[in-house]
Amino acid sequence: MERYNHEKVEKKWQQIWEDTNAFKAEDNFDKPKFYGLVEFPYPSGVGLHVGHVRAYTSLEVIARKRRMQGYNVLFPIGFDAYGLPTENYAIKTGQHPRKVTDRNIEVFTQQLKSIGYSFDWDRVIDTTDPDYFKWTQWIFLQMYKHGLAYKDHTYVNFCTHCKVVLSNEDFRDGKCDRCGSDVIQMEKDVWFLKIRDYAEKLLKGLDDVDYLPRIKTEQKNWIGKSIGAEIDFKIKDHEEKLKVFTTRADTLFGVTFMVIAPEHPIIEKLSSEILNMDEILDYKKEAQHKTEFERVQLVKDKTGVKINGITAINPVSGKEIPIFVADYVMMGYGTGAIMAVPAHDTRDWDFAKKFDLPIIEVISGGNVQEEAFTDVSSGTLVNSDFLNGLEVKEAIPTMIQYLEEHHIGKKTINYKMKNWAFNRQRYWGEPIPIVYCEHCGTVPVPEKDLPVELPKVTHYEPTDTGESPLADIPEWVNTTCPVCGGPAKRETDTMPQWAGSSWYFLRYTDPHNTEALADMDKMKYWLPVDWYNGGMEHVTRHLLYSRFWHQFLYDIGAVPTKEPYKKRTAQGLILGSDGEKMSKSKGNVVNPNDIINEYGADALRTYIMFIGDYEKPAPWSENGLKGCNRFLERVWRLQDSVIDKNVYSDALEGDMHKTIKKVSEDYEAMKYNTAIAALMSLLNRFTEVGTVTKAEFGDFLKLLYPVAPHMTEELWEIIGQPGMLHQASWPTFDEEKTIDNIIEMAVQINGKVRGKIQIAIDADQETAHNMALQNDNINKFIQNKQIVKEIYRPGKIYNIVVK
Ligand code: ANZ
Ligand code: ZN
Repeated sequence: MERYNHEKVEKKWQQIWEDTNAFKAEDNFDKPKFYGLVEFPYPSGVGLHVGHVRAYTSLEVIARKRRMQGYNVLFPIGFDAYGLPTENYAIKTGQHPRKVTDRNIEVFTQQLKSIGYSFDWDRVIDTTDPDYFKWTQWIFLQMYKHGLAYKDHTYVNFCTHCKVVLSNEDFRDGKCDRCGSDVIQMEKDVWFLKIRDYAEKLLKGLDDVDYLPRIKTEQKNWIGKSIGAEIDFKIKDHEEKLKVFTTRADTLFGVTFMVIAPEHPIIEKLSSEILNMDEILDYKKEAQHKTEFERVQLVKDKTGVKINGITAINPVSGKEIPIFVADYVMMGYGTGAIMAVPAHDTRDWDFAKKFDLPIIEVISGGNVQEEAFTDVSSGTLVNSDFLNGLEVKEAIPTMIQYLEEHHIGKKTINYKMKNWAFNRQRYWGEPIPIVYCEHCGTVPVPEKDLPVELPKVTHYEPTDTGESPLADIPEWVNTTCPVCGGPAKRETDTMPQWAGSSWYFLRYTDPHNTEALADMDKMKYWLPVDWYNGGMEHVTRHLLYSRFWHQFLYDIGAVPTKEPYKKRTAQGLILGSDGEKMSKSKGNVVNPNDIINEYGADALRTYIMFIGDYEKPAPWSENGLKGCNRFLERVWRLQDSVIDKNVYSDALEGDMHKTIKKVSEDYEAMKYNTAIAALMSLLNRFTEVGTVTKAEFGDFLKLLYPVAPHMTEELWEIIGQPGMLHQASWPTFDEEKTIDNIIEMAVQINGKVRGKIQIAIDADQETAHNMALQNDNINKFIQNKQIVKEIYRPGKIYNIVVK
């Protein structure tokens, strides 16, 4: 037996798989299909990460198993290649982003191939390829034509370092996701997509899909549906009204002041009445330097300015109340104005204490001078006229009905999710296919003129003004209007990074199509994606964006299914050996290349799948890796113990059926670690028994193959099994043979248990009878008696009646 040479064997099989097109997805519509999708990587300069390996190997195992089960499998990969890191790197090194991207894609491709993934390499897509982004632009145009894309003058999140406008999804805790710098609010004209129009559909669609419960929850929270009311407050001695959104219409009698966001347009409108405009504008300026997180988080110390010169009227009590400007109210949610109920809202309570405003209790049960009483499940309405005595849940609809009858307000649904700021002020992205004409205004680029490509330039540094670098290239900006032929200017903002990934799974079904984003018949066959696996960090933005695009495309008849993904799962992070998140600065990063060089791809794959519960974070362990490597070496050495028999031996039959069942089921449940543990146990049984038949070892190889395909293919060949392993069929098991055959059975004499016998579950009555007689305890109740009746239920009970 030759020593296992992972380098040689892995190269050999990767070459064979490639030469024979082993993993090509056929457009053979008669075969049952399986579409497994993994999140395509961003081809960064640092190359593949072990996190990618965990994310990809899981569905790789399923894809390889499905092929053996007779499915036509689509398991594709591609590159999500537009984005800031590439552009920043290009700027730093003076190389063109195209060149940087091509090189990075090459490195990633080589790495993915060296791991032996069974991707269909004929279907690779690159979101920066004009043949691809032509359709990204086409989808944008359809949205524009259907009124779902619009440009608006608004406040946007601007990263002070990247100098780009960020969508709300691009930063957390007031810091830019990319660079960690502060994010400020800036006024700008930008493109939006109306994802809010799809909020209800995005929520409803969750009922029809099989996503992990925590993924559904995250999406629901992100959409943030909230049912309440909009209520109009009159401004005293004015036509102008102030509209608020509240989830607590029941507390209306407890309103003692109002608060508007610093950006609220009423300030401008009533500027001639307002006596302290300077103070208010100063406050507004200050608020712009704060991030949304800083503004809304529950800091006790609330800031604000009272508006002098105008007051509001409580629409039910008729009381006159002051109006404040404060930054804890956001312009982007509800109406940008609130009715403050300090007795029952903590933020309002903090504000009232600071500005010495009255606190009126309207729900009994707390001590509202001490703290806000926010419990809605106990207490009844007080100080509230016609609501007095009601519980909160009755008082809300009662008040809303009153408001509607008196035309003061109406029931309203609000969503936390904002419309999608669909733009970047950078070079390396899809140009938005719009031109501006002096005569015709905003004009979409005709579909026949797509794609709108980026100009081939050498300067793409961002500008200080927040404009895209494209704005500095007049040859590109100046164009002619497609409608009137007059002079026009191109939109210079590009699409955000999330654009290309919002429909890539559609393109895989037909990646070379020049007539449509994909052929309808091919989509009808392949869609929906049967199983999508990826990171938890993508279950809000990417997963919602792509569902939104897909639902829209379905509505215009461009795709055949309502939902894009039937099932969605997520992997846990791989941590450094110190239990910390892997990062360059901590020096705890494991490079897959090093592992492949030293131990081979099969060892890496086996270890990554064995590392722990798939959904949980797991620290990297060199010893764990070595253990998996030893396991594979033992499998290799077993080839010498194989005897040329094509049946299971009596000694191992039960073990075989049990392991086939366990491994088959565990792979499906993403319990890769316990599946591999079961294979390790079976290997131990083989060693105990000493010899193993070809049938046993062959089926063992089949079970291990999805995880460690190279070594198992080689062993399959060595022991002389027919064909290649990847063409073999998945082993089946006999349910009966997976159950332990011998059980302990109670024997009753005249209804009383007199003893127990060890008996095969399918033994016949005669066997049971003889065994009972051999048992002294039982026998003594039968001796010298006459047996009048026997009731025997195999596997359950044996009952003897004597007299
Ligand atoms: C009166 C009230 C009384 C409220 C009370 C709460 C408790 P959710 O559930 O998240 O939708 N609100 C409305 N618009 C706001 C904005 N733009 N910025 C900050 N706060 C805003 O929250 C809705 C509640 O948040 C609304 O109901 C409003 O305060 C506040 F005992 O109105 B409530
Ligand atoms: Zn024109």
